[in-house]
This record gives sequence, C-alpha cells and structure tokens, in this order.
Amino acid sequence: LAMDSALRRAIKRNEFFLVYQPIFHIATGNVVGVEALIRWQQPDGSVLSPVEFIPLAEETGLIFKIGEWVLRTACAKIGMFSRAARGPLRMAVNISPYQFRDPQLLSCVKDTMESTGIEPAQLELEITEGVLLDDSSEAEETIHRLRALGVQIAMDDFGTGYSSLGYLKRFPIDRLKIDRSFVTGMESTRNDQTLTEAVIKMGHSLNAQVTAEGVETALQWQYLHEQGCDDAQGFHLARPMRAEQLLEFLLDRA
Ligand code: G
Ligand code: G
Ligand code: MN
Ligand code: NA
Repeated sequence: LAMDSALRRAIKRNEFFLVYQPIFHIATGNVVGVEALIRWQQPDGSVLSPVEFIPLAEETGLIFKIGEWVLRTACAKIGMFSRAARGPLRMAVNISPYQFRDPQLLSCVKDTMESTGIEPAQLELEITEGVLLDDSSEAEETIHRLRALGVQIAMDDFGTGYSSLGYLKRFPIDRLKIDRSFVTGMESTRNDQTLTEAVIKMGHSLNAQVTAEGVETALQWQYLHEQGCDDAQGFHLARPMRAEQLLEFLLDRA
C-alpha cells in the first residue's frame, strides 16, 4: 500500500525518466533505433528498475497513465535523436499487456503521433507473447488497427512465452526480438546457436525482421552476423543511457 501511494506521487511529481538503448543494424554497424526503458528515481535518489514497480502499476491500474507518459516522452525525443544520427531512427516502446488490452490504446497512439510529429513507421510497439493468448480475436483486431496506422509491432522476449507457430501466422508482426537468454547461451550451447538460427529463419520466412537482445560479447555479434540476424542490442554495443548521453553518443558516431 505504501508503494502504491509512492507510485501515485511519482506520477504527480515526475519522478520517472527514460533511458534509451541503441539498436544496431548488424550488416552495417549503424544505429537504426533505440529502445526506451523506464526508470524511477525516488526522492532519496535511489533508482528503481521497472521489474520492481511495473507489476504494481499493473495491479493498481496506474500502468495506463505511466504507459501514456512513456509513449509521449519517447516519441517527443525521436526528432532530436534522428537529427543527431543524421537519419530517421526507430523508437521502440514496451507496451504492458494491460495497456495493449486498453480500448484507448489506439487513440492514445494516434494523439501521440499527432502531437509529437513522429512518423508512424518510426514507432515500434513491443508486445509480449502473452497478449495473444487471452482473447486472441481482440488482440488480432488491435494489432491490425495499429498496423493500419503504420506503426510497427515487435514481439519482445521471443521464445520465453507460449506462442506457437500458429499464433505467428495469425498475427502479422514486423519484428521478432530474440530473448537474451538464447543469445547468452550461444557461445557455450550448441542448442542455443541452433535456436537463434531457427528463430532468425522463421522470422524472415514470416517477412519479419529479427533483433537479438542482450548481446554481451563480440563472438555473439559475429555468430548473429553469420546467421543473418538483422539488428542487435546489448551491453557489448551500448548500454541504456539518458537522453543527453544518447545525443552525444549519436553525434559522435554520425
Ligand atoms: O530496462 P530493464 O532491463 O530494467 O527492463 C526490465 C523489464 O522492464 C523489461 O522486461 C522491459 O521490457 C520492462 N520495461 C522497461 N521499460 C518499460 C516501459 O516503459 N513499460 C513497460 N510496460 N515495461 C518496461
Ligand atoms: O524485456 P525487454 O527486452 O524489454 O528488456 C530489456 C532490458 O534488457 C532492459 O532493461 C535492458 O537494461 C536490459 N539489457 C539490455 N542489454 C542487455 C545486456 O546486454 N545484458 C543484460 N543482462 N541486460 C541487458
Ligand atoms: Mn523490450
Ligand atoms: Na526482451
């Protein structure tokens, strides 16, 4: 309960901030986008990770307000980031399953695009496999409507949930994000190498692009390159950073 009122206070007092992790095109090494990740700076200065407060935000319904704030804040930055990178970047935003099921999601996305001027194709919403399970006809409808706006849909944490090939065929998605647990295992486990390769092939056969998450070594990058993976993100390449640091990072590389 104490955490609950702290969360409400956090919204009022603007205690949330976003960090941005660069996403790289493997074939060229260029930065092609960033993923926005929320953090909570408490009054005592300590910073909480989303795994410590998103579940509570979901339970209390505060996730809707927080999610809207994330979307608006992230999209408002893309113009500046793209100018620094000298080319349009993609902004990937994590969408909670609760937000995904919110009937107001579509109007929220539309309003955000209008007020921030982000091109629809620059916005990528990351959903998880779980959203496809509960009421798949509604989920299907939501995905179709979002894609009709021109927004891209990515399946996050791919391989950790319950989705089957049948779901993937039914739900048109633009991107698969290979969960970091598979990427981590690539160097030591032949199995995980085979798995990442299979996911990349599967994604491509569904006309989706594939991003590998959690790339922590040069060898993982090299394997992914050889396997034809499109994009990668991870600590080996760049850590999530505040907007000001990201700007410097992009300007340095441009
Ligand atoms: O950035 P970090 O590794 O701490 O993120 C931990 C988890 O929190 C990840 O699963 C990530 O998808 C999730 N997450 C990060 N930012 C957001 C956000 O803005 N909204 C939602 N719903 N989840 C987020
Ligand atoms: O579930 P999702 O993919 O949205 O989670 C993204 C989270 O993964 C972010 O919180 C980010 O901080 C974290 N992350 C990004 N790159 C790496 C990495 O190379 N290693 C590890 N351990 N975590 C990473
Ligand atoms: Mn994500
Ligand atoms: Na993920």
